[in-house]
Amino acid sequence: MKLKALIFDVDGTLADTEEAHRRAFNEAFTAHGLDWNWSKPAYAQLLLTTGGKERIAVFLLSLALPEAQQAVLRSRIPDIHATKTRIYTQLVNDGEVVLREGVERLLEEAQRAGVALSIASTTTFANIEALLTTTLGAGALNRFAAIGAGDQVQRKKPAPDVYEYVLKKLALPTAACAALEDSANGLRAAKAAGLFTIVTPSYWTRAEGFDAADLLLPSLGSPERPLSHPAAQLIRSTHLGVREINEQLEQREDAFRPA
Ligand code: XBP
Ligand code: MG
Repeated sequence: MKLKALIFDVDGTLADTEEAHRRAFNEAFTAHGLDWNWSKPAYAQLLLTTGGKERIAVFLLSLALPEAQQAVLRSRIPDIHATKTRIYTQLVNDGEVVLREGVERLLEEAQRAGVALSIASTTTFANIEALLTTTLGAGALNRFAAIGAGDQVQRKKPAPDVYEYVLKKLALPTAACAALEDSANGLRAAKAAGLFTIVTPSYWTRAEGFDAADLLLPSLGSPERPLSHPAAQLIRSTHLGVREINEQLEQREDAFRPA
């Protein structure tokens, strides 16, 4: 079935954002008088928990504080996370985060080909708005037919909820859509929603498992900076575009067609 929509994950897929998130978490902790500081190795572990508020809660549990102290700190998580989001969006607006290789090209190519654009992310909507408008310009949000973010769904990735929410809004056959992800949690969510899933691991997720990925590439590549990676032979091209995704979808359909 021909490609009709792309569903992009945000953090790690559209842009390598997690270092900016890590900085924002640490600055928010300081602003709230907490002596917590997430090192890069600690954050890499904490990233296995999706959602910033959930991530703080998991970290808090690891401190094994007396229950009364934990309860007070737990009640402060929404405020701490709101401060973190304010700091993060400022970092993004200051240009601290850029789109990954090939992302802007694929977005433009898809729109020219009449392929709908959408987003399925665990991050907060304000973060998505800041990233898209800073990197793609003021009207960027309008280019997306559907945006699923953060607390809009009951269960965050690896649950499929945010992908199912976006698929419902798109009102397109799942087989005509492709998901783009960077993490094992995101891959699990997209596959649980029945989607063809392309994975381009980020710095933070490169050691995770991606056996279930339909296509695993180091990045989307570009004609200027071609993919020099065995997987490039899979797509018979030096970068991933709409043509290459269509070929993959057709190959997958052929593979499942009864003999
Ligand atoms: C990655 C996440 C988010 C971000 C932090 O989302 O798990 O929690 O790390 O953003 P994605 P928040 O699904 O886009 O990879 O603090 O707003 O949650
Ligand atoms: Mg991600």
